[in-house]
Amino acid sequence: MSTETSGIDRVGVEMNGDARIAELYEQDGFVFPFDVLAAHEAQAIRADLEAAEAELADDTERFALLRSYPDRLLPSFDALIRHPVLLDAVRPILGPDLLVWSSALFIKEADTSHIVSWHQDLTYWGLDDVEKVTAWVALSPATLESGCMRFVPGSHKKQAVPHLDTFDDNNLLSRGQEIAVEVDENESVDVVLQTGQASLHHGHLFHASGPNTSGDRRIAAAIRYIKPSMKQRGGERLLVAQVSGEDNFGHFDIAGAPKERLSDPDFVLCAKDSATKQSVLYEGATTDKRQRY
Ligand SMILES: O=C(O)CCC(=O)C(=O)O
Repeated sequence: MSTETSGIDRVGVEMNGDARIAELYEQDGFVFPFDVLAAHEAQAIRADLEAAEAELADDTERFALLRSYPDRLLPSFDALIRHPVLLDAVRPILGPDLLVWSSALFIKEADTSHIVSWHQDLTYWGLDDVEKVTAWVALSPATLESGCMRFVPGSHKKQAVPHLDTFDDNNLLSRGQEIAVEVDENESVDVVLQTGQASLHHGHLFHASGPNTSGDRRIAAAIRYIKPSMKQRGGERLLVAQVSGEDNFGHFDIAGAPKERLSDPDFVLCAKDSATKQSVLYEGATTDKRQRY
């Protein structure tokens, strides 16, 4: 990718943009900020989402599916997961062949107490490897006030650590899971992003976020890019989007672009995939509480 695309200025050595991204990612387990969308483009996507939320306000099931599958249900989000700046940012890390495993929304309403506890992404996803990068795209400002993410640099090198499930209603994670070993919170970096910017993070990176004390919603799409070689350990066939290169493995079902905005056939596909994903994400859970999917 070109050096202009990323806005990354944290290494002072002469390198092209791709090598710089790969080096920072390897060293810290994250890279940011990337300038993905102009403010007006991000606002248009947000407006599309909020119109859809209003349309589905009386349908709890479809409303929940929209949170988990915006790219399957809204062409504007399908375009976002295929955005050239995101693909150019992720390819130096994962290579040319990319699938999207999920693009679920993390929304904190204005002036609310919801948080995300310290966790590693890959803990409950049932995947057999760590070839995954999350691109977290801010569709409203991610600030200290609105509850931006915090990353612990280098924590991805600790590999997978134990987690404790809390199923706390105030926690936006599927099982309210928390890292059960010490987290060097004082070392953490605040991931402040403007509307339209994105960060990338590793599947084993320790990360969390606090409440939204601002007067606006904090809205983000967490796009999970994976290599097609990744596989569900339980053999489940989940629905993914193919956004770059080739899939020479066939471990997932490839979904095409949404048929149209909020179409009935796409809701049916999402509902089926959601049931399968729930069986993966909540495997072994001792409660019926379902925070996501
Ligand atoms: O949106 C947040 O605050 C947390 C998101 C997160 O944990 C993730 O994208 O992996």
